[in-house]
Amino acid sequence: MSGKITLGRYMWERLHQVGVDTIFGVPGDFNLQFLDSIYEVKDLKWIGNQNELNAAYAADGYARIKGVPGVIVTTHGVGELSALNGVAGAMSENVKLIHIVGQTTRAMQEKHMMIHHSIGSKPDHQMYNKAATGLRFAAAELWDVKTAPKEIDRVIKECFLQSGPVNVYLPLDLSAEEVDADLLKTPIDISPKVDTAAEQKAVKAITDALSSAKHPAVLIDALAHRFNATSETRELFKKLNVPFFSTNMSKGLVDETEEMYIGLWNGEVGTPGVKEAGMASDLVLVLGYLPADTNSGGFSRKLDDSKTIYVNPFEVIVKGTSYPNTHLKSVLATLNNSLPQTPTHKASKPQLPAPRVPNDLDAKHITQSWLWPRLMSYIRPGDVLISETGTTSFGLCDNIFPSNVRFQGQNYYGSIGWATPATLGAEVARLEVDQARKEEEKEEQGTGQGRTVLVTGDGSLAMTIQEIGTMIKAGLKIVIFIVNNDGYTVERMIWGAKQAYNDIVPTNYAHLLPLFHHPDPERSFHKAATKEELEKILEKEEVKNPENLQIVELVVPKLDTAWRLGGQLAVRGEAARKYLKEEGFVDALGNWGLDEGGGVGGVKWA
Ligand SMILES: Cc1ncc(C[n+]2csc(CCOP(=O)(O)OP(=O)(O)O)c2C)c(N)n1
Ligand SMILES: [Mg+2]
Repeated sequence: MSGKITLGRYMWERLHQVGVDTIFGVPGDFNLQFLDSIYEVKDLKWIGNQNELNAAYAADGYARIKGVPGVIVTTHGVGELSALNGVAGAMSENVKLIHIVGQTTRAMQEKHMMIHHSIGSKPDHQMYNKAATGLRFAAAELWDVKTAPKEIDRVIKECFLQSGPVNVYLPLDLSAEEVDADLLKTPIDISPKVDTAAEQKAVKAITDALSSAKHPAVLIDALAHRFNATSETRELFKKLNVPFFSTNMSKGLVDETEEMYIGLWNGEVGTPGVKEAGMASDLVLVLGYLPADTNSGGFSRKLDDSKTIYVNPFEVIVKGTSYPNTHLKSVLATLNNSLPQTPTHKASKPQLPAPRVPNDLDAKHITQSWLWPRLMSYIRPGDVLISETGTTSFGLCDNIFPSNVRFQGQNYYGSIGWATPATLGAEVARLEVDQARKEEEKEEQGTGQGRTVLVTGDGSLAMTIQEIGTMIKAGLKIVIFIVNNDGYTVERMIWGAKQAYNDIVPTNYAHLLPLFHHPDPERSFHKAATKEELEKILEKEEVKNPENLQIVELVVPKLDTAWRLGGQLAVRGEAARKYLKEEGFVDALGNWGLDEGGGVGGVKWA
């Protein structure tokens, strides 16, 4: 391509060059014209969302599965502000997101005109931009066509480097001005500048510590995924013959069916023996740590700094000594290269105590103690699995996943409603990733045949339920499980078990599919209140290998819960335990599974 192109077109071409194939958003009169240029870019698609918050969540889900930025477009004021909560979630959880705001023209801004969506009689059109400071790593505030292409390139690069949101503010009139198409011939360099000397030092410190440790272990966490180091983490898993643990937010990152995957190390709240096995290590290598309360058993996972190595996004800390100016992905790649082909550690898998047996095993209705393991046997290799904040996020983690399950939840920021639009974005990304892999003919075992499965709560779903319409319109074959437990159970567990503020609007989900013109609503809506009913549904061909979007409503008692959630609350102390008991929450393991751990003596090393 040579000659002149509009700045709008330039921006889309640049995004497409770095791997973005779908743009999400909502049109408005300050972005319409440059939305046209999306269709000029070969293979770049537009998916319109039902509102801007959903668009931001969808872009977030897309980015998590594809490893490239999710991109949204909004309009001046009303649109950009509506997206902000979703953008903040991406900031909180280091998700790559590019928010393009179509702004009023430069003349309108200079004259402080009372253009619609503005505030006051002499409006500052940049006030929303100012409100968003702190919720992004960089912003291109475009004004001059001469510098605009460089500015766009700069923030795209920054989005990759920092792994988080950036903004492009594009005045409508500027988007139509022309730039040299030859600029597209030089690709944006999105790779980090690696300080090799700093990295060598850090890697040497890691390998020295590893070789002098007798029983090292690895704890993987979410930022390894966010900084695109999943394949390096998997390679390390193969190269080190030592126990590997995950957190709630890093479940599925390595193959959990492998011998040396031990489990979810979540402090005091865990499967018997897992914490003990972790604590028995004399060195823990932690990758991409994100120790939020919801990702650390309420801060109960105690790591001793003198026995810990942290590989953080831009720093390595070895037993308290800092090695700055490093990059997580690059450190892991170099570490892998410097490790011997044959693992030096000969650790064998610790034998954990026998699994606990829930006391409501014989119930006929769907219980949470039965539901989560049962759902997991529906999940298969290659699936994308999205969980929502609530009892769901605690329940779904409580299983060993099949290999190659791409699992995501917004555990740290925890904005309910995230999961439904994020699933839309995740499915779009999954299809793109799997298609590209097929074309490259390097299909990994188990992927390429997956599905995208959402598990959400009735309260969370209500927040962003319209996005199911977008999924149906786009013909996506997503499977949605809705836990209908009559309201905000997780909130009831914290306070106000029986208060009306924890109730929600009773909803007849059978109407959802016809409402959004689903092509086959009767065969695609399923409802179960008993285990037997759910068993039958899970065996249906249309649920196993969907041809259309499927909804499975699960009726679960209001006071039933995932024990991991109960455990995380109960670990706070006697008052919390008393409350949960008096209000009658189902405690299927007794004392929320807290005192049945194996104890250090309970774990046997073969
Ligand atoms: C945007 C937003 N508003 C409010 C909350 C507080 N909140 C956290 S979980 C929750 C209830 C979730 O209910 P549901 O999805 O039904 O899950 P359940 O625990 O019942 O399984 C609420 C209101 C939040 N996290 N995010
Ligand atoms: Mg609920």
